[in-house]
Amino acid sequence: MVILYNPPSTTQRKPVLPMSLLALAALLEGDCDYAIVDGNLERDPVGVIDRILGASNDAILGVTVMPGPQVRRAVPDCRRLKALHPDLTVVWGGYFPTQHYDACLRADYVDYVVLGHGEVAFKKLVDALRRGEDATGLEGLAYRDPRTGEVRSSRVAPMPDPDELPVFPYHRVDMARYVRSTFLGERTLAHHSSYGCPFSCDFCAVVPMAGGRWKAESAERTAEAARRLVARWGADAVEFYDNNFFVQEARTAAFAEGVMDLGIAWWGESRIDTLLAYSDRTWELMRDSGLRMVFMGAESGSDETLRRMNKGGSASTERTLALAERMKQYDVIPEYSFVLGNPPDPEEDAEETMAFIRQVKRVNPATEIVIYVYTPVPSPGGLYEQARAEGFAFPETLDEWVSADWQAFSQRRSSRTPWVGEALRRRIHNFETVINAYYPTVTDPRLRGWRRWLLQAASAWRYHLGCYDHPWELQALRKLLPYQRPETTGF
Ligand code: B12
Repeated sequence: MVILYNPPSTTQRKPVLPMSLLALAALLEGDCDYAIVDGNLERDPVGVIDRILGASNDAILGVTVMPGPQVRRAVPDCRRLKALHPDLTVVWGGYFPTQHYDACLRADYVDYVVLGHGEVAFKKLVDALRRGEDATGLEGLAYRDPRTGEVRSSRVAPMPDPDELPVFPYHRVDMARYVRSTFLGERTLAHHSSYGCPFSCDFCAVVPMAGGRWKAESAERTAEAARRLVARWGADAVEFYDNNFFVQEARTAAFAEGVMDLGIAWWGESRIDTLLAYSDRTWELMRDSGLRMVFMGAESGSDETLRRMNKGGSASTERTLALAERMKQYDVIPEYSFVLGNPPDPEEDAEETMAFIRQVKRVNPATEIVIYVYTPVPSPGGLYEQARAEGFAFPETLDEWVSADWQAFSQRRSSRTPWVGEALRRRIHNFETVINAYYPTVTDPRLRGWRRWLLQAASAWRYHLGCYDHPWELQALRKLLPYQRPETTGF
């Protein structure tokens, strides 16, 4: 028996389709007895898993773990399940364990970590365990050496080709519960059409997962997936959670043509230089097929910082502005994320980027702005090495990872990098408070009408005078009018 578990995440008002588990399940379907337990849908997921396990003594629990809230729940839940079922084999996978497998395997309630896009590796592990074979030679696996107790790992699992993977076994989850109302539509569902990203930006968690590779489903298969969501569950909007949906222009154009008649709205993530190079024809196809917004890492208002981040391609501040302008013509909203407070002069860097964000807003006021402070990911790049040289270190145990301080770090609410001091953090946060009020996000459907008006009226003087300090009245207003910002939702 295999149980696939998605520990609860607290960042969304409505649960998001657990595609990591569906990807694993697709390879188990028809081959072994398995169940999916989504902690976002259960009041007591441990109780549910305990009941499914019953008296079974050779079960495998596959747990998907993202940084932040999911780690906080995965730790006590797995500890408890292992205490109740000492023979249970606990396997962790996903973004967090791939980056921090050594900390995970120091806990005796985690037996294996699958590294990277792990559906094929997981299937091989399950097969080996069911046959009672030694699994430690498998690719994409980290484990404790049974003799010495030392943590050992192979390389990240080879990335599967999404076109060769079976379609998700949607019938194994209650799809109706994942239909969400978003700014895109009343019935939004999600799909993931590609793995990885061909770039190796220094701050990005996708790099340790994918190592600069990108593999995608064909346009036809992706359009078919959207059709399925519309036909079976009445979707009127699709969010593509791919790290980089738009890598190949021909694929994007063919997909847009393939869903033209569906009347859906859609959203995805891209790079600025990629979209700027798209032809007018592809832009028209994207607009006409319902593309509403694209999330992109603009990262910085400084060309020097962009170079240092190893952004690659032809990223530049000029292109950031040019794309904002171009998207205005097509009525597609750019959602730009920025990373503020980079070395060697974090204050100067933050000021330059704040001024640049204002420039972007002048070019295209509809641009959504998402602000982060740099939080290191374990990558071979210069920024991480620099952070380490200045004393930054990740926790060595899961108990440390679940502390309030590291939880805040995981959700990018505190950077812990030595070069971002409290005063700078506050300055960035105050700027964010003012700009978020003056330009209320359109991504939360609750923020309409008088609510928008009130936020704008209260913040106008601050925005125009560039007076960001102590925005207490805006913070109070934020408490009175709760709404969700894109940076807290995980995209
Ligand atoms: C959807 C999503 C969410 C959903 C959660 C979905 C769920 N599981 O319930 C929500 C919106 C809740 C969310 C929240 C957050 N998220 Co999020 N999220 C994503 C997103 C966009 C897509 C994930 C997805 O469905 N992928 C499709 C599936 C098929 O791929 P996958 O999840 O990677 O799974 C594969 C492998 O990871 C692995 N695998 C995964 N689980 C398991 C388990 C086992 C046992 C095995 C063997 C293998 C395995 O194999 C799978 C198949 O190949 C990713 C970016 C991305 N494109 O992946 C960010 C991403 C994972 N999120 C991220 C972040 C930061 C967050 C937040 C912390 C944000 C915040 N500020 O609060 C929160 C908190 C996490 C939480 N759970 O509460 C970051 C992680 C960065 C990092 N340093 O690791 C990412 C990479 C976005 C980014 N580019 O920065 N998120």
